[in-house]
Amino acid sequence: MKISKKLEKWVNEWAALCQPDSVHWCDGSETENQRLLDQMVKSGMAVKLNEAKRPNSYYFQSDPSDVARVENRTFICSEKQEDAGPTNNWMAPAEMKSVLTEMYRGCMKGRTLYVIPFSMGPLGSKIAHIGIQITDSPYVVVNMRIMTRMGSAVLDILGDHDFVPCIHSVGAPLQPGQKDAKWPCAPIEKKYISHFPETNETWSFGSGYGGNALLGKKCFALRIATNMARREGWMAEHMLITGITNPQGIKRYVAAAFPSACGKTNLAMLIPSIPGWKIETVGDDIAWMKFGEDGRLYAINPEAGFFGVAPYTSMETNPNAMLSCRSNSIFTNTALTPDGDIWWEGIGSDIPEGSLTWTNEIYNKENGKPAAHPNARFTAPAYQCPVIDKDWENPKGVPISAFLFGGRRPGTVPLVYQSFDWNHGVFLGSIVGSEVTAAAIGLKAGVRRDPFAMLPFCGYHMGDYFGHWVKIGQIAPDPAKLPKIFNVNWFRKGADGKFLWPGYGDNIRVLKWIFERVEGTAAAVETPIGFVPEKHAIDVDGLPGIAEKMDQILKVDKEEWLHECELIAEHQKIFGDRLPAEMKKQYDNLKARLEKK
Ligand code: SAT
Ligand code: MN
Repeated sequence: MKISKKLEKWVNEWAALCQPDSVHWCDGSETENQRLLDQMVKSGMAVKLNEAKRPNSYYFQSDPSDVARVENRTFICSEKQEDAGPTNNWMAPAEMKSVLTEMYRGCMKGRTLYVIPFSMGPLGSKIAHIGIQITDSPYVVVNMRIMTRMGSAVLDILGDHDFVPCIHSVGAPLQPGQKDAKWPCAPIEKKYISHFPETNETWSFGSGYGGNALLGKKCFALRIATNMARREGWMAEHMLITGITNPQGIKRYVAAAFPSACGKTNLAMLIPSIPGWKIETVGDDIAWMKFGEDGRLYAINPEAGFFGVAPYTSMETNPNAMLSCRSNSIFTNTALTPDGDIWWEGIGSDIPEGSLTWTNEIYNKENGKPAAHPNARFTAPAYQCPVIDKDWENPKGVPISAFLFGGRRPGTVPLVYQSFDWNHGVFLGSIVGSEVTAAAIGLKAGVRRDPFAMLPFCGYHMGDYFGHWVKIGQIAPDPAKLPKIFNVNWFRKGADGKFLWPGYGDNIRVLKWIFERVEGTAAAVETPIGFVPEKHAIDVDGLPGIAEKMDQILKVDKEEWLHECELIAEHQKIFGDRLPAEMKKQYDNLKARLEKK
């Protein structure tokens, strides 16, 4: 393993502060992985699943308080508060560092400090970046091994170049002789997920879960990377990447951003319902993009695995996700069946008698508690996805022809529409949102805006981020080669409260229209909000009852959109004088088009 002096010094300084019992440099090997897993099984943290049913796979139950990202404990510590913007929590970097330094002091007592060298993106790609995570969680190590390219090969490439430093501790030191918890972590008020955008650092404390602890994912690949991308003129986006091939064998790639619970992973691996069309997956969560020499925008998936929501994933809804986690996977907070396999709500079969819930109790249908936590996850290697794209590890990335935005909108928003141009497309991204009902705890009923699906992930002022998108349009080497921008809405409902569009595999019909718009062959009508498919331009062959509903599915209602404008105006106010003039202009133009007789 090639360890530079700089890296060694940095690790030694952190070890001196955190005071672990030992330091282990992860080489990423199978032997190392197996040793960590065996050790976690032995300590009671992990359960090895039935080898015949789920080969080389492991099961974990988190602490009940440590089940998801903690947005109210997530901080962007820019030098100036106004640079974090109105949608992020902020603390001054010096203050955060002094608070956390005291928390890190001795925090790894009784534990091992693991050093994880990892690459976000294919090793050696010009779009990829290297990070080093320090952690005291073996669970994090085995997950990072699936989610990133991890181990000695990364250090060989790094040499003595700069890396993105990621510090993590579960924040639960052990006294001599103290028995470890099954899932060590700190109480909520001691959890800190902090980012220092000016110095590219992430310091995370107190949580062992998902995006709080696997720092390559949201912390580095989005919150830090958005800052790097802004400085360096590229894009770090919360987008899936997928390849669409038509029956003639022509292939185009699209990248798509949706707020949570809109079926992003399902779309990334969709099985088309119309013959001759093919979907292949490059990524299901994050896209890093740079202009290539030919002037097109190229995307890589910085990750190497899927950290997917398990509940309601099934052989019906997403067979490719199910097949991706059929082996060599990690399951967290699902239920555990008596024969040593996993189960979750919506998996497509009844829960076997005697299964254990994610809180380790025998499942009891009567008490109304779900067996799997709603945010239960599978961690699965991307290469196991049956429809993984042949270029998913191409260091050059794949050329993007279209961007899709969308949310859950029961009203107002048609199935699909295309922006008039780049800046109008940026406007569509800036107003993405899902409608929430009063039942969703803690949220006001109405449209919850989640611009570009980046609300919790943009590492600087969201208004400036809109401006960065505008700037990408300006610095594009050839504006004609910029991706075309679309908004989709699978979730429009009819008067009966039922979804008008079947969704899932039939979403290929919408992708087909988008594909053909990119090729310049599909028909559209110009409306005040953008180009909407001409009624017969969406292929509904073999879809009973849909042709009659097409008017409703594609409808652009002036009154509804004038009301939408009021909501957009309110939303735009949040960004104050950092709202780019181009976005205000897009709003004015939309309103003027709607008001025109
Ligand atoms: O916990 S993660 O951030 O990895 C997943 C999510 O909440 O989006
Ligand atoms: Mn995500």
